[in-house]
Amino acid sequence: MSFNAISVIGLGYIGLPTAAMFASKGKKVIGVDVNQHAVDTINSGKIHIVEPELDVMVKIAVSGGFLKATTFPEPADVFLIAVPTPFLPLQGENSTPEPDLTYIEAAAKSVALVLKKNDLVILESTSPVGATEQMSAWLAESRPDLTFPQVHGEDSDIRIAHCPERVLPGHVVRELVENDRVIGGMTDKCSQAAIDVYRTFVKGDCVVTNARTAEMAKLTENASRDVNIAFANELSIICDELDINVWELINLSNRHPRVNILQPGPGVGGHCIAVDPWFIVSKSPSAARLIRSAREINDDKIGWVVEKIKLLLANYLLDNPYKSAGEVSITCYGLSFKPNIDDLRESPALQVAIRVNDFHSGQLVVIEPNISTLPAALSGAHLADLSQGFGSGDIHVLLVNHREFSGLDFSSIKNVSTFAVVDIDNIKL
Ligand code: SAJ
Repeated sequence: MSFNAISVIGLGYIGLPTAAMFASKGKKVIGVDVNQHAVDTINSGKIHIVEPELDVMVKIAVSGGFLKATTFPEPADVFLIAVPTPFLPLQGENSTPEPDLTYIEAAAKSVALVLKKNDLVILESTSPVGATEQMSAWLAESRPDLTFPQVHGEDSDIRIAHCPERVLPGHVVRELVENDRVIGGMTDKCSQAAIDVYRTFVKGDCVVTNARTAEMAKLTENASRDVNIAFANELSIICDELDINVWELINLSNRHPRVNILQPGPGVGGHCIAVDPWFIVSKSPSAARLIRSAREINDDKIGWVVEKIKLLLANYLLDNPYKSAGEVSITCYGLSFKPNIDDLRESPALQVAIRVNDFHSGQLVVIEPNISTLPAALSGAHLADLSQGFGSGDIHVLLVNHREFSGLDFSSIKNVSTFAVVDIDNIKL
């Protein structure tokens, strides 16, 4: 299909780079977001999120007149929905987190107002299986004057596809272009139209499947990573019991040509890998046993790390009987959800620091080179520079392996414990 105007609904970590990418290829892009501050920021040629290279792209796109942002949808030929799919509030302590499709529903209903014959609607948001069909049903409900693929197949007025995003935060601009794309049209024509759209900038392969398989493919990618990290986290607990260095163990095992174990850490964070596997579990609760266990193992790792820190403190007090807990300082290295970013959302390291701050009566020092103020939940803790904080204090806990910590010689200080994803060639323990 040829198209002139594309509307991107949701101008967050995925929607905004995607909008800027289409604009950089000379397409007219209408970005839609309910957040007035985001809309104003983008229209002034600036960005409200942190992502390398994106600021320059948005500036050029806006000043060239290719990208504009608004809070209400306008007519276009293609609508690309990239809104969040969080969890619904948990129904009880052991209940399975269920996906919340409210944002997709709201986006579909607002797009419906301006939809016209021959338009294409693409759902990019990570979604449980069946969400694309559900979105199409919401559109059909709002626009009885148009026909949709679930009833009229290839002859429908509107085309619908699910094409999940798969880019890594921090590398979004490059990965948008280079990664292969899964194209899940509700019919072959829908898939073909979506391929034509992505070919505007995608250099990777555009691989066609149906919408349900495309939804499951995205969830599978993140669940696969979660399961692999859970294996590493479980190994780290076994190794702790057996007095074996897990980092060395994994390095050795990975020398086998068909073994590739990931790294243990304080848990799994971010908005994707810690969330998406639950979308599989909630659809197939009794079959998805490994996927559920992996989620639980990775979530439980946070509590395990906190218990280890309590043990370090207890041992420190046994070795230093003249000191009380209130006189012991604990230094945490790293707060973000993974190395070399400033993103604290869903961060296991932050959860560990908060719990330490809650139970510990002495000083908590945090060294996090990527932020300038501590979150409110860490009130009373002290944010220190690496140069001031390194080595000072009594107990040292490495939680995130930022590049700034590379080469530090922790072997020269006592009472160090690492729970970070560590490259042991870079850090001396
Ligand atoms: N982690 C470990 N051990 C490892 C690797 C990662 O504990 O060996 C932890 C990280 O510290 C972090 C979490 O896992 O807390 C997730 O980090 P990540 O780098 O694995 O992934 P994200 O969440 O930044 O991005 C993922 C990517 N998915 C896959 O690699 C399969 C990305 O391609 C997706 O587009 C993104 O999720 C998404 O939006 O779904």
